[in-house]
Amino acid sequence: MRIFSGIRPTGTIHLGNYLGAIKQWIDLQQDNECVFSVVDLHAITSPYDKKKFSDNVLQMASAYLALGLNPEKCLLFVQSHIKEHAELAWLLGTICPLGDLKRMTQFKEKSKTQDVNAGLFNYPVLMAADILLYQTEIVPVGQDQKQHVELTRSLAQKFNKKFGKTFQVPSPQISKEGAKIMSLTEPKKKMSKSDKDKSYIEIFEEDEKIRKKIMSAKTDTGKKIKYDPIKKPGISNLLNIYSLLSSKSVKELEGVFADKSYQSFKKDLAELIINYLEPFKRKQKEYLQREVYVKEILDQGRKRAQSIALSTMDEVKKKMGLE
Ligand code: AQP
Repeated sequence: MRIFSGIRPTGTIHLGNYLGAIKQWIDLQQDNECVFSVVDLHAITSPYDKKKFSDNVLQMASAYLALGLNPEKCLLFVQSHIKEHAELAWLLGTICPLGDLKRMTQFKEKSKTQDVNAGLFNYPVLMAADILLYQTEIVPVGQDQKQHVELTRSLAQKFNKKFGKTFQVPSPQISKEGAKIMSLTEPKKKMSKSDKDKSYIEIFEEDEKIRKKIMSAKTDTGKKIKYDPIKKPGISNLLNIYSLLSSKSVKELEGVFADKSYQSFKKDLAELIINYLEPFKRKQKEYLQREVYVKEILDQGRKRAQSIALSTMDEVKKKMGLE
């Protein structure tokens, strides 16, 4: 299967990004043709610091490697290094109904907290181009991106109908438990890097900060450690994270912690997270010191990915009469 996914280089990767997206990528790379990108063109649709931006891109690429992406098994590259992404986005934009873009939940949410620019509005079309350029079959993402993948499917179908079969129609792959990791401070909202610092755990965060954030994570006034996302969203989110990072089911954990306090459960969880992330932190430090090597991997990935992109663009332009 051909797989495509990406994350914006915004300087932070949180537990939600890891459990919702990257953890699936690591498994998928074993038996599939995987294409993973640092999607910098998406990142610039929100305010960013141009002085730090190229460092953020390299940090994200190093993070991909540290978390287990293997450049011998998958292609890694930076989105803006392949201009066909922007080119295809323009062409797809000409068949994308305005109403579909206006309905996008993420756009509506983001518009509440930042100035709206045309790039932010067109984000889902660029994401469709990212996916369709590689004739992708599966897109492993968190729940929040499902609507964008649905739009991608509908654009692929529309294009194929109008101009003749050109694109593979992709499907989202959403991990059952990791699909939506919730905020630590407002557990009815998804964990999000544009939220306040205390609401998420960064993958490369200092141990002491992780302890503090978990210990102060919002729970409820009850005492029972029980999975009930409606009545006990805080404790349910923590149980879910515990389960995903250990090999224990939520049911098993309810049994293990049946007589324990919230505080003792949180202490255990903080140590579990710290131990789980420790090897990633070590590797990330190593990759950050090997900038030339990381850039070389990205360049090799770019060359191979671009040959697929060029072949798709050739066909798209012919089908659209742009020869
Ligand atoms: N809370 C989450 N639970 C599960 N998966 C999540 N993802 C994001 N948050 C969660 C998944 O991570 C991938 C990368 O997404 P992105 O960096 O492009 O940003 P995003 O989807 O907009 O979410 P962020 O990282 O939290 O940023 P903001 O601040 O914009 O909300 C995607 O596969 C996403 O589904």
